[in-house]
Amino acid sequence: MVGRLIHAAWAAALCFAALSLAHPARAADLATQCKAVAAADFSRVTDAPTQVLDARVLAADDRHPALCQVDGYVTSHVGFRLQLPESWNGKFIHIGCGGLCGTDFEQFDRDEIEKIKPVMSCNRALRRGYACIRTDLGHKGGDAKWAYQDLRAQIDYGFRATHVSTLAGKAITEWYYGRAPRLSYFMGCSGGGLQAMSEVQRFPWDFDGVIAGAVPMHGLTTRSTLADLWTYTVTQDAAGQPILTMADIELTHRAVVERCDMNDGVKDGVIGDPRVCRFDPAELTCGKAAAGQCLSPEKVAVIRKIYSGPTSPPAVQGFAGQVLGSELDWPQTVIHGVHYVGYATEAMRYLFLDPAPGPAWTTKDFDLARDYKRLGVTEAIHAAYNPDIRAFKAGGAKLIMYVGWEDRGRAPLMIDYYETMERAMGGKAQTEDFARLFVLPGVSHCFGGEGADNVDYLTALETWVEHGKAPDVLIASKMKPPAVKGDFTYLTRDFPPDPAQVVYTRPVYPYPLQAHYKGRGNPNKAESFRAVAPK
Ligand SMILES: [Ca+2]
Repeated sequence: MVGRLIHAAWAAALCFAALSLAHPARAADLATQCKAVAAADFSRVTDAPTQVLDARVLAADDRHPALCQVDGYVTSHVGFRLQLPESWNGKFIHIGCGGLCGTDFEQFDRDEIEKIKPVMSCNRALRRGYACIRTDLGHKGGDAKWAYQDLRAQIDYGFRATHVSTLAGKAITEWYYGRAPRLSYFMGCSGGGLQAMSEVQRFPWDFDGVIAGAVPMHGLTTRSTLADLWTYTVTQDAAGQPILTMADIELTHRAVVERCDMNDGVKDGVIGDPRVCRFDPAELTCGKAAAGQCLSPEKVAVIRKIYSGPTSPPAVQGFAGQVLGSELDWPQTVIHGVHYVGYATEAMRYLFLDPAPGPAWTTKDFDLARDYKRLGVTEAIHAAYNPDIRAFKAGGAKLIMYVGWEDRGRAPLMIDYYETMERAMGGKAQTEDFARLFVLPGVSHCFGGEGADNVDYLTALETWVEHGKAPDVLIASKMKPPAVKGDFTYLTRDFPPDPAQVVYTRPVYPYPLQAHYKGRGNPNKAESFRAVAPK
């Protein structure tokens, strides 16, 4: 700790020495102005009485420019961190959180966390000159005990914290630079995608443009949690041990990819459209398939259940099965269930039911056929499934949604929302002029997976909002595997990515269009693909 402080101080001194040579007045301004924020009164921000707790200068480093970092809260418990770069582009961005949030910003902003959760980092936006804010959604820690019999905390988490921290962030930004942001954006994935859609539906005037990735449309702790708990319970044996092994899952995945890899016209280990893929795990039953490369009938039955999703209750919207090709995303629920179910258990005990059952609840108490009818209160707070977003459109704002096909069952639910919204908005033409969905083949939850996951969503949104050019295509880059497994820092670097690190590029077209290899040209280059309508 001491060593790091000394290092930081030394780096800061060096940096200020360099700055003071180039811009002696600016360096002094940054420090003075930043200090002044801490003493300023933000208690009268409309609907968001705000207290600044700390404001400090961070010297430029290889991740972010020189900036003033403001920590504070909006009444009564909504924590935020706002970072104000020395050289401002005049714009404001809110970067979404993830999971149950409760971000400890000090911990998060260390390298290790940014590697794992790159979509929750401000650094890429800061390097573009944005003033960037994040909120903890009203509580500390990634558990759910903060929600126990506390409706205020649940409402903050569900939708209020994102809104009021945005109000506070805009007010402080205006005070700091002497003018209001000329444009405001939101960008988030997973829980951050839920924040994004909640803003679009509940506070459509907050942002000029929104990027919503991998959205759990019914709320992070509602139907998706029930569906995952169901998957967990049907994939464990009577002794509570996983029925499937990693080898079983990998075997199934290889067979699925082998079957359907070519439905995008190119053999690249990625399925273009899993919906037209036909595969029955019974084909891998021992006796039919080679010894050592086969599954017992019990395992085949379990895998069928994972693909089908809960069939009882029948036809309850929001309980999609897992998509063909998503197998490598299963282990967190199916094999490492203890960790994952810890999260779901926490939500069931403290957040999901009203009144919450508390610490006595265990997975043995779970009954999907009964519990799916008990979601009303929490979904009123957490869901972001309202397809009527006319107010958002009327304000001139733009929306980019994205999801990966390998993100277990999320893509079908986002597609369902997009198509429902399209009908509510009056049709395709009335929708695609302000909202578009991109479904990425082979991509896992927000990023990762076997497909191309590195996409410059923010430039696409800027181009749409600021220059009126809608994203007819996004270019996704498949990056070389990181030297250390699980290091996703390539997703926080600037665009375009270093060509030496790119394995191949692919176009991603607005849903429902898909990329298909032209049959000639370098299959590693996006220009060798064209848009086709789904079969
Ligand atoms: Ca393929």
